[in-house]
Amino acid sequence: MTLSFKASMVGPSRVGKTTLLTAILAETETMLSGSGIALALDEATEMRIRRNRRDLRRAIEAREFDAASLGGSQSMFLYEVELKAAGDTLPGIPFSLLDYPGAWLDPAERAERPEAKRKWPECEAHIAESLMLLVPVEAAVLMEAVTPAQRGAVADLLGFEDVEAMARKWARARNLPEHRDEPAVLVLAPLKCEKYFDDNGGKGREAARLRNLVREKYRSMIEVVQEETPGRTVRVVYAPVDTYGCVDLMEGEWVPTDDEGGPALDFQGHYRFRELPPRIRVKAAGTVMRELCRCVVSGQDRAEQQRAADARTTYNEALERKAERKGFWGAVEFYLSGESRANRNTLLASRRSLADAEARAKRLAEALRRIAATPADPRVEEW
Ligand SMILES: Nc1nc2c(ncn2[C@@H]2O[C@H](COP(=O)(O)OP(=O)(O)OP(=O)(O)O)[C@@H](O)[C@H]2O)c(=O)[nH]1
Ligand SMILES: [Mg+2]
Repeated sequence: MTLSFKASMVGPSRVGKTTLLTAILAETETMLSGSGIALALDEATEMRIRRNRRDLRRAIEAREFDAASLGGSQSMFLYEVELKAAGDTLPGIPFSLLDYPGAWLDPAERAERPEAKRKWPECEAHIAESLMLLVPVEAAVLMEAVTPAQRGAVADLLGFEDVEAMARKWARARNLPEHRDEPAVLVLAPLKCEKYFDDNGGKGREAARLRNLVREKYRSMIEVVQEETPGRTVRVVYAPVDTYGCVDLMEGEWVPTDDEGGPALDFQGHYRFRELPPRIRVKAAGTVMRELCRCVVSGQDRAEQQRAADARTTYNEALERKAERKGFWGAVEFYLSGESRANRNTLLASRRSLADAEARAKRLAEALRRIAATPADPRVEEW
């Protein structure tokens, strides 16, 4: 597994994972604009993002919102992005964010798909190594369920069973000795929630009701995470995101289906663009990068303290500890320690370029801290 800072999503099919990732990267670019630091995408990621954006643009230009216009993901995909100073030839700070078809979360679905069977262990390994577990929530399903039958269908539609099972696995991994002192953050991100807010061009007044419903329905998942991580903290962040921001839910339709477990209900939201021509107004998606950067910065601070402590121990002890650093700590060491970057810089010929490289490393570290310190969107809460 490559040395990078990892995050994973866990949410059922069609909840909006891929759209969310595209929004996260777009907002990160906005946060970085004018800083001399850019988001560098690897080739495959760049192609994928371009495709996602093209699909989104097409959906917007159609002027009539089609909830099915974006084809679902067909396979797993790792979005590999790097925070990088302009002109820097050394590696920047790499993040890898996992996306996969939500249907794969369901063991019964996996069993029927050879691709899923083959790739799922890789997904699980990435999830187990992730600093962040991002849980997208289909807000409309929670908010529009009124009758007992509709309310009864919510748990299935939001995939509670499978989401909770993955959250448990993630939390267990956080409690393993090699991960126990790493930062960890669980982000609950309601999506398709434009209708309930009045802070992004809408007139909704139901932010509080949404918050309370998410709190109530995801309480048991949060408890599972806490039970599995005794004696360490997992930060829990509530972040309702607009990935479109320019649509309103007009009507929610509850459609009877026949599941193998008997009759059930499916939810189909009918959305309409608020304005013509529609303009995408992403909101609060920057929270994700901000939280990831927070993790890295707090890891970096800890590593600095450790280095200071190491300086007081014997050379051999310090060397041994350094050799042990893998995963998150290995990545902090490799990408952020001044010493490690300076070593690699000695390959650079002149003193002049050494000074340049140091200045770029400093800018990079500053950018990381700046993102981590960006004020949270007023919608966002720490739970
Ligand atoms: N109104 C609204 N629609 C959204 C939002 N996010 C996603 N959608 C729509 O939801 C549908 C599913 O989005 P995707 O991002 O493809 O969902 P996914 O979770 O990646 O789905 P799978 O890949 O099948 O797991 C798309 O048609 C989007 O247009 C949102 O914030 N608001
Ligand atoms: Mg997808």
